[in-house]
Amino acid sequence: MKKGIIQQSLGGFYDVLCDGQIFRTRGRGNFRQKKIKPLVGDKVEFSADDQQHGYLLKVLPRTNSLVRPPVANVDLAVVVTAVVQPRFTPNLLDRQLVALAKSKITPVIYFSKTDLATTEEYRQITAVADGYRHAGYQVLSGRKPFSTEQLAQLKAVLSGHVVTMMGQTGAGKSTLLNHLDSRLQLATGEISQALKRGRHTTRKVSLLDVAGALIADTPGFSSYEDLSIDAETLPQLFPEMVKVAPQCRFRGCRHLKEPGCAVKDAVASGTIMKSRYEDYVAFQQMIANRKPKY
Ligand SMILES: Nc1nc2c(ncn2[C@@H]2O[C@H](COP(=O)(O)OP(=O)(O)O)[C@@H](O)[C@H]2O)c(=O)[nH]1
Ligand SMILES: [Mg+2]
Ligand SMILES: [Zn+2]
Repeated sequence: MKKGIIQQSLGGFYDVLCDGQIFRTRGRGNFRQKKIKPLVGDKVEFSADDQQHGYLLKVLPRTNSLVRPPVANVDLAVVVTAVVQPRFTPNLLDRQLVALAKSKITPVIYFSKTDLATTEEYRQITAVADGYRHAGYQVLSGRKPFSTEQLAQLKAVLSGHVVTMMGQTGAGKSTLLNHLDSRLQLATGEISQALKRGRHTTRKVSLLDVAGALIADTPGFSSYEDLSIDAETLPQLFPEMVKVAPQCRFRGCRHLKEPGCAVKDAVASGTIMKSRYEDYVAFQQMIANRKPKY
């Protein structure tokens, strides 16, 4: 019996990475009956006499699983956020950060296209980046994209983790991955869009073995579109609010209309970013307006 991690799933086969080697496996009959659908990222036990004809025996307990991309045990996400083209707005970034926090995935914010920003735009982004750092996030925001230093910094953060790339189409996810490992040669820009249009039938999901990490390039976002979070949980998903909440007058303070709220004080004094608080309030509103599901 061996242990490994599923790196690719295609047509009922699961390619398992174990000690730097790939073993092609499939689920045993009794395994399939248990209705466990193995996902890439799953830690598994398997048997294999050679690298072509192995059998999955067991899927080990997951820490989490995403719907799109369908990956298990993701512990890090690179949130690729363009500073221009399209112009940065905090709302989308904060939504992604909240969704990741809910799935217990650590975000790394990566500001892309910094080379296209004017001096003034870059100055603003630097202030924004510092705000997110102060809130407790890791942020990469170098003026020159793909500098040796910044790539080394990112590699050090990713190494040893199962990672998903996040961010809008065109944000620069594939371009960044190509810089992390030039052997990848992933399609970018319009080429990548053209490929996607003709490829709805492939069911291949795979993790790229890059920089000592396993990385999903599938730009999944739809599983996060509906923030299925309740009003009590939302404040827990803003780390800078978690930090000061013990100083709120009321336990379980939602930081909205309550008197003696340390979060609102921190916003007023500038220790918590105004844009973050506004997004928090907007998300609370969204939750309150959500139609109940029956
Ligand atoms: N100038 C500049 N262009 C970038 C940068 N990152 C990505 N791009 C371009 O933006 C377009 C979309 O990038 P792509 O990696 O395909 O985005 P994806 O959809 O997130 O994978 C491509 O034409 C890239 O060349 C960057 O840091 N600077
Ligand atoms: Mg891409
Ligand atoms: Zn409060």
